Amino acid sequence: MPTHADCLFCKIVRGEVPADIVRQGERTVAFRDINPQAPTHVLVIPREHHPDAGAAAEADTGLLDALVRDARAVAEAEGIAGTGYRLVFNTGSGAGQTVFHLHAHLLGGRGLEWPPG
Ligand code: D5M
Repeated sequence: MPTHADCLFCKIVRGEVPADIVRQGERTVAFRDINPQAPTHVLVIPREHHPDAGAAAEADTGLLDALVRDARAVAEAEGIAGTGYRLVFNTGSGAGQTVFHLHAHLLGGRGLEWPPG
């Protein structure tokens, strides 16, 4: 399983950096974003290291399925699956990606505008 010694989110997966973990999945870990942008703002990440969603899709067919399925499970547990939620993959620094370990932002619990900023 690819893992990177210096990657912040790999360290969270390994338990070396503390996080407010809300779900441990077989292939994913979900934890609250340190800088929440909505009442529910959870990051759902694969246990294995991939820099972004496109790279993960190339390397491991099925991983994104697990990520989206586990994000839905978190949304259900948070009570926002019925009203609606947003999954965001910032991809590349120009799109605001700052941590280069694939993560889905799960946002909900308030009205979400479109287009996003
Ligand atoms: O999103 C990266 C997100 O990761 C950003 O919203 C902050 C969050 N973050 C950074 N460090 C931590 C820790 N230690 N715990 C929880 N959340 C964290 P991006 O799409 O790359 O901009």
